[in-house]
Amino acid sequence: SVFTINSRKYSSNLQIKKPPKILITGGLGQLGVECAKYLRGKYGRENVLLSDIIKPTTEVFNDGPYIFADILDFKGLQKIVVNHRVDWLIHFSALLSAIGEQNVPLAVRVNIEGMHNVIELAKQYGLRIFVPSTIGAFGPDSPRNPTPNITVQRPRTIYGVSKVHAELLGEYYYYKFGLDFRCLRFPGVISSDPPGGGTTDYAIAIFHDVIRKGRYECYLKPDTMLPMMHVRDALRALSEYLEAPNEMLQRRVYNVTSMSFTPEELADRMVKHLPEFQITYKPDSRQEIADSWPQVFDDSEARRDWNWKPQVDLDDLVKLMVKEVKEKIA
Ligand code: AKB
Repeated sequence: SVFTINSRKYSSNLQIKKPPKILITGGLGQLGVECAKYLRGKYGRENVLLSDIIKPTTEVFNDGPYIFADILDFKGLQKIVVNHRVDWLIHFSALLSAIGEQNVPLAVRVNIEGMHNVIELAKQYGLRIFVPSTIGAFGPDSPRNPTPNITVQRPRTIYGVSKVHAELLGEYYYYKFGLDFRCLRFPGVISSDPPGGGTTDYAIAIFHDVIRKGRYECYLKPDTMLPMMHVRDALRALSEYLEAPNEMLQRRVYNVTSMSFTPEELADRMVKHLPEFQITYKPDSRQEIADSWPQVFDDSEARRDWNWKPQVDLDDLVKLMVKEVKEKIA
């Protein structure tokens, strides 16, 4: 017989598959809250623990379990894993590309030391661990159009360096200790939640500014092409990849993407959905970062191995963002 719990099918011969208990670190960053909502829909409210060092809003707190977790405190993390019987760890804590350049020592602590803690934790307790990587893990020596899964990686930001470090460490723990490490390299992820110090954030800020003020000053040149993805696709990719049986995987780190566009192309598409607005361009230090990153991301290995396929195209993304940002602002 087949039966359903939280819209998930569990199969036959009385072997009831228990949903995993999931801990999300860096839960109040761009992806955490949405990710918790998504996974709670799949595995049950009580099975997804959101964590951060920040005091949550009432809304987040009422949404489901929320706890304090400092990724730099190894013992504290051990306590959480033991007390809550955690099976899977989703490690979102990180300083992004632009903000990392402004505080390198902090980025080293959070992105590198934090990674050391969670990977050792995952090894000790046999957890499946997901760590996001990024297009920022490539640099000016990498092929940019397209950027394949395996190629030169010489990033020039501390964020990129920390992500290459995480990818390599995870792969190493997989080969050496059999750790179930899984990593997706995301493009710029577009969500209505406010951006947090990234280089691709213009594609979020533009919606907020245009809807609020009717104008946007872009910090990248109009023809700067970068790979992007709506958060809906990003969370589906994460969840499908986390569930993929090990036998399907040929590697532990996969590129994923949905589309590539420039600020000018995005603004052109927005015109259809919004009253007239003004866009001006004033490139700053983030231009140099963007110029060293992939323009078109090759995710054919993810498509081949675990059937990754994006669903939200540029028109859908614009429609969704206009609706979601308007709701947020209202
Ligand atoms: C950033 O711009 O730093 C991030 C990323 C692409 O990883 N959004």
